[in-house]
Amino acid sequence: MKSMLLDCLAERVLVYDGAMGTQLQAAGLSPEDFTLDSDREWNAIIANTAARLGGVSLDGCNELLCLTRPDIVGGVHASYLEAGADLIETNAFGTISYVLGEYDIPELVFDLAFASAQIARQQADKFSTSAKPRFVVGGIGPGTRLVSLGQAAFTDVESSFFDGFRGMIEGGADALLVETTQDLLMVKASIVAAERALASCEKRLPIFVQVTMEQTGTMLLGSEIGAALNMIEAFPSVVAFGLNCATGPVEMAQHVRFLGQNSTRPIAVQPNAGLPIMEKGHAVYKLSPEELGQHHLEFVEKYGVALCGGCCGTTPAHIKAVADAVGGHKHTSDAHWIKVRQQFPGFDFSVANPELPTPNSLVGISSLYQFQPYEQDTSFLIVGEKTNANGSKAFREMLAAENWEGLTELARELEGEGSHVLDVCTAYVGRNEEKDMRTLLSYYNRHIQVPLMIDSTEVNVIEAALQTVAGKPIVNSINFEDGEDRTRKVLGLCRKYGAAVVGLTIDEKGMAKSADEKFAIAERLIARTREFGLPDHDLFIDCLTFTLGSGDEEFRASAIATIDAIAMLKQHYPRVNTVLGVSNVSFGLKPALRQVLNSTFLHFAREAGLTSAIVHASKILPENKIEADVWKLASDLVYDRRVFAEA
Ligand code: THG
Repeated sequence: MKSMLLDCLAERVLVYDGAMGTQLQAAGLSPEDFTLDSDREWNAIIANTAARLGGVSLDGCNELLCLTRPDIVGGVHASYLEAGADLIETNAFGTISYVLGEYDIPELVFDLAFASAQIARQQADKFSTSAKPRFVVGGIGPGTRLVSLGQAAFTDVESSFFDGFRGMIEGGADALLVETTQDLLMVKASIVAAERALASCEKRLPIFVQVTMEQTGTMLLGSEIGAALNMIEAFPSVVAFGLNCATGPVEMAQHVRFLGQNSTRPIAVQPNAGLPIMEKGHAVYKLSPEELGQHHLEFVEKYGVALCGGCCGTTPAHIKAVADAVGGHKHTSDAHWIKVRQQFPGFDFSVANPELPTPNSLVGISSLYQFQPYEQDTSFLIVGEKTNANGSKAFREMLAAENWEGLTELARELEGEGSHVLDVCTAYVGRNEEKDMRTLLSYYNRHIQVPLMIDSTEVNVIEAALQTVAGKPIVNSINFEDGEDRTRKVLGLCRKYGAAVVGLTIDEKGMAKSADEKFAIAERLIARTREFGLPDHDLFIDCLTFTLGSGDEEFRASAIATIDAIAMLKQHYPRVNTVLGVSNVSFGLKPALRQVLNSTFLHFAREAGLTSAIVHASKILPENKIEADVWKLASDLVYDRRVFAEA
């Protein structure tokens, strides 16, 4: 994706505009300005709405001004462009079906977005010179509903943003933005929508995302900045990520520092003009233009911020001060920009290079709340196994009883035991796996802090799950049992919704037995995930093992093959992760022996380089907690060392 906007962004600091709403209010609008005149020449959709409204004023619906008073909206854009803004944002904050629905005009999403982009385009073109081109950012706000709280369906939000972004693209926007966001699941829906809108218009424009960090230090629902960044970075099409609204630059500084240290995307910051102070029932903002300019200068110099602007309470005077302080500054070669350039060689933002190391970025997954690194100090990535209809009687019974609170409590216990991730499977004969997954994950999304592993082989179940959890989950799993078809479908979903993936060493011939066979299928999995643009660290190869509990001659060397394959992968693909369902190794044995054998097998697999495992965390014992002779016995079983009785 090449564009003039990205060329400018790659080179120098760009200045955004400031607040729109307060500028509109200052224009002294009357109720007539919010009235769709049915005598004017509209397209069929707008004419229909105008006739239906019959001259009723939709007082306060600022988006409508794009149709009724484009002169005033254009005038606000012009004032910011005069102040020195490189980018102006469309007047379309509430262009979402259920927000416009409050004014009884949900059908106008596309047309209002289209009009808002056209107005901004006209002004930007008027001010553009070859030395200082001006750009239109088609921005939509978060709306009034939280998907994670079930106030709106993922698919409804996605479809409204699709219409809105299509309007922006056709109206001439240079980039798409979702801003002031409070819920990462809503952010996910809007990114999916932006990508779909771009595909349907056959355009490639950069996507920008801005979240709102409240005074509490997290997003409204409790998401830490690391969770937000990690989820965003799973979408290569998101070209800039940052913050706007809620607080001033002082309160934002800690998050901007975090982004400077960790983000592989250019950083955008649009603070309010300080924290609001209530005066006579109105919020007023006291940060002066010069102060805002100085804060941005610090952000640019210290943290490599690329896009500087303002939110509530900022005026053209603020933006002039920002432009004077940072406009045109060349990016330094600090750690942040080195990372951005590594991630996007030549600033071709359409290709995230899967083979590139990402040394300092957030390598890991996330929930709605927190980031979870793949690499755990002094441990492995522990995936709790008990939230599984096949793996736990307690889970199965509560699922059958639809005891969602109990199922949530069970997950909380696993968290308490130290699981870093929970493997969730709702496949249960006689029940609707997709519906159960949706319901259960809507609970886990809200109430469980750690990220999730979605355990299903059904494409529809996986997609439902990906639409229900915020953050970046792991999909468990793909394999080549039925060839390429389903695997490609699932990898497409991982790309679309931003997820990591588990790949099993199974192909058309069945489950691989020897280490060489396992390694060969692993290489095929790696090739396929790279083809879909997933970075190596987001693939977890599962080298699978048969149970040693059957005593079958055929499977006695099974654990050795698994361990050897893990070692081969570690050597040849050090960035690819590995995982095992450890308890499988001891199916059919007595509980006490299972615990010892699982612990021993995990010990040797980790020595070979295993990076994560699906286990019952509290049942894993370290070597020093197992009696030496028992340890030896279990080790002999794992390594198939047998002493035959002398004849
Ligand atoms: N690889 C991957 N995913 C997997 C597996 C794997 N997912 C499922 C499974 N295997 C891992 N999970 C479990 C969960 C529970 C048990 C085994 C594996 C288990 N449960 C007890 C039993 O069946 O005896 C029941 C305990 C109870 O009822 O409380 O052993 O290999 N990628």
